[in-house]
Amino acid sequence: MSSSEFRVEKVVSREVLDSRANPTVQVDLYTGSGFGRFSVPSGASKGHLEALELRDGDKQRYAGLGVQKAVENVNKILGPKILGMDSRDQAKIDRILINLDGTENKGRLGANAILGVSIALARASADTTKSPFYRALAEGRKPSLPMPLMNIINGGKHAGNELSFQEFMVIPAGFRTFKEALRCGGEIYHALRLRLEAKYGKSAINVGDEGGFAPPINSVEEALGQINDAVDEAGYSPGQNVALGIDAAADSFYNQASGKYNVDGKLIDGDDLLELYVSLQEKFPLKSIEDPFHDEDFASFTRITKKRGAKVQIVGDDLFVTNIKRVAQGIRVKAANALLVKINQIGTLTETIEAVEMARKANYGLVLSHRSGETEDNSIADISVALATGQIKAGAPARGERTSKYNRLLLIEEELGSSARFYGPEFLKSHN
Ligand code: 2PG
Ligand code: MG
Repeated sequence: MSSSEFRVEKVVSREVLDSRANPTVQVDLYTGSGFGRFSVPSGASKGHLEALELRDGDKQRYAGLGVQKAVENVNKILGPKILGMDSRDQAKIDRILINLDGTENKGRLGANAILGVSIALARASADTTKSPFYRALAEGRKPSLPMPLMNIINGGKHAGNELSFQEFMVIPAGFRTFKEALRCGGEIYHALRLRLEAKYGKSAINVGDEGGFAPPINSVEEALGQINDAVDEAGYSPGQNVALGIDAAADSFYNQASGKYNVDGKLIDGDDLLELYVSLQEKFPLKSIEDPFHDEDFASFTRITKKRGAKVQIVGDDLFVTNIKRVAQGIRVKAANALLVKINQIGTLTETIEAVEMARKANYGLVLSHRSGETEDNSIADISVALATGQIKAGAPARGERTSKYNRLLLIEEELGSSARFYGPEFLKSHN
């Protein structure tokens, strides 16, 4: 293959819609003989230190959420600057994009613009080699299929109900293939649907942003109880072949002025919240707790990790924002034992990989994650396989923008055949 085939020839961006009817950036990138496209996702419960998503602010269009400026930044600034470069030079090009922006949080040109180019570049480069994206990206790593953490009850900022915690997930840990794990999640989803409808009425099976049900429940314990029973009813065994996970997304129910958390309609402090997690973990096969405290409370993360970390994965999302400075701080003070990885929190593929490798070295678990605002783009499926994160969080096993990721993983597993690795019950460990 000649280097002219890898040369960046054309970069085009446009505004498309995400799963919440909000505009987002899509980038197409052409090399001499390859093509890559990426559509940037968008969060609702964002960490305050995330890279900045540039929005137009023009209230006449999409209530100010348009991304025409970001699109223009790709078309007029970022794209032209990398024309003629070798698309295999991902790290070098990402560095150029970062420097063109020149700010700490990518706020000038927009992390949405930068990430669009970064991932479209990686995809185009892979396409030029004629390898699937996951294979081209894996380099020295052994690709592996991730355990799906499926969010089947939605609360917090993702749903119009009273649940304080944002996500209630099933983790089909007792299976040896991704395909069987996904089937288990799908069957539990249906069992839960029947239960919720029978108990709370028809409106309980309306869904939230990530495709999970949004029942009129206002107790986190009750939500976990419903899922536990649904696991049983679907013919599986809670704690045996299915574990549970939560993303509390504690920032969204923390009140900075009072220093208290509003859980189930009660104001409680960090100590009480810690006790709540401990008691939930004693009642349910809870194996993963994400963002249990607000994102500046490293000390409480350290406490819960010390107390429960041997048995439960404590995941830092808003805490770490996929940023190596924050991850390094977490490792230093032993806060959390797993990293939630979101490519748009940091804004380039290279920086994402740096955060992953730093966390892996410290033996942290790794969960590659979608955002609550997604598109049909399935790049994160390939990225999770290539980086061997061992876990992925892509919402419920329902709704196209969620199933696009899971269905892509089915295809990858099929393609890898007997060389496919899926850790099943050992999913919590950091691998590779
Ligand atoms: C999270 C994510 C994804 P959002 O908090 O982990 O599930 O939500 O994209 O709204 O930040
Ligand atoms: Mg989260």
